[in-house]
Amino acid sequence: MSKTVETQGLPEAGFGPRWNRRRFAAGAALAAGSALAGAQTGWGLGLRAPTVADVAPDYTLEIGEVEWELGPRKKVKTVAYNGQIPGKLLRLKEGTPATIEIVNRLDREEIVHWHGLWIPVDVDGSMEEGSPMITAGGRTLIHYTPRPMGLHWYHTHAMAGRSLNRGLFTGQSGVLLVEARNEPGRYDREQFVVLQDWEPFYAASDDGSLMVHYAAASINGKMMGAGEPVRVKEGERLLLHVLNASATETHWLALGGHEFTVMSMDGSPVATEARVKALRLGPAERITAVVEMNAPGVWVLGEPRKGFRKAGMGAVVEYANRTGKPQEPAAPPLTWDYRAFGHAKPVSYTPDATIPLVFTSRFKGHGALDQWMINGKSYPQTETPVLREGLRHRLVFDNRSMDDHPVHIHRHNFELVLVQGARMSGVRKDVVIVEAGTRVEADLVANNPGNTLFHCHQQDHMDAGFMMLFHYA
Ligand SMILES: [Cu+2]
Repeated sequence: MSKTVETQGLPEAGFGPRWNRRRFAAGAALAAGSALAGAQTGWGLGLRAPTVADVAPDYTLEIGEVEWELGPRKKVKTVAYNGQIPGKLLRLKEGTPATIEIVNRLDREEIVHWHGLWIPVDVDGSMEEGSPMITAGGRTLIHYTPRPMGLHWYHTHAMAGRSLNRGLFTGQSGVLLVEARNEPGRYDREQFVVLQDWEPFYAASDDGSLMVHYAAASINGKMMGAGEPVRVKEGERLLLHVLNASATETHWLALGGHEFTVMSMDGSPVATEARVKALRLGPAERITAVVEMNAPGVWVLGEPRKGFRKAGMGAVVEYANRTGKPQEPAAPPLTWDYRAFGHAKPVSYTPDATIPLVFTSRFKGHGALDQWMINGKSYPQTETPVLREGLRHRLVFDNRSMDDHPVHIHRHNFELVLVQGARMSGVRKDVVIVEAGTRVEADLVANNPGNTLFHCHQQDHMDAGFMMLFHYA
């Protein structure tokens, strides 16, 4: 079978002409060491910096305001990269140095985080770790060597606080695919799927505290029916790269008449490629899955929960020469168990250190946001656990609250070793949902020295104290 690799529905930028790379190499050779050091740390306008002629970036991200059409009768005013939602697809090669130019057209500081990459603190994009902010109206060049391979993403790491127009409530997110040097490519078509929620508002939950809800939702920046259909042919293997870019919502994804074979999570290949009827992704989680296109028709790929689908979280998948009303997915059982993708046998190591992390909340009154704590303290008062390079640290996530939390570690990943009371191995992630009232244990090998931020990826939780900084000894 001839292989056609296409990306549909998601604006794609090329990797940049080859001469860019040569010009970069030449520029780097000409530039003094100080210019290279500058490229590591970034600078604002007016500071000494190599010119664009010296270092041609592989990509440019321009942060600016946009009025984005989610659908025929729905526009949102937000902030995005290069005026598009999601941001352009970045493809980098594992181990090949890359240069990214970031231009901030806003009148406030911003910062771009490279979620899933094992890169140094100065380019990671987290002010808590010490990465520099990009000044209002400023420009920065960052330079890093992307690793590991897999499906990652880039997004703002600015706080939102009480505002629902900042941070991840905006359109500041995009997919970053780090390609392996030799990709086997056992698929015929590649499709990126970015889930997002829009028009956030606060509403009181049953217990009186405020929660974020949304009036609209999209896949690849478009509401159900407003985007181009995904066009497939019978017999194809469709590779789906799914990212949940929602600021706060966990989402499910189903495709009527089809199942998913999960290949990797958070960019990391899973030990067991299990088949499931629906995918679950907490905020910031990624799944790469293969779908065998063996049920000709016109189908909806979307949230199996009606409320979210009605809000717009769906896209049409259309087989060649098939027409008609898209068939919605039947409601599959919404159960998820990370253990299905690993080995039932425990890891063969004993950890060198154990770090207990207890998650709790404090009710701050009716009409207020809860405060979040790790080991009884809210950021920036939280403890600063020490990591020792080369050692295996067992993180014990003990969620004693009534919410699920998608917790994320920067600049590293961890292997799940205990979920729902059972030992396991073979699933490596950088975000894991710790369900309400449960414990997850995950082993982190300290292999990337520098400040390392740990936080809940729900914007409203991280801004209300659910953050902690790890240090290296
Ligand atoms: Cu949380």
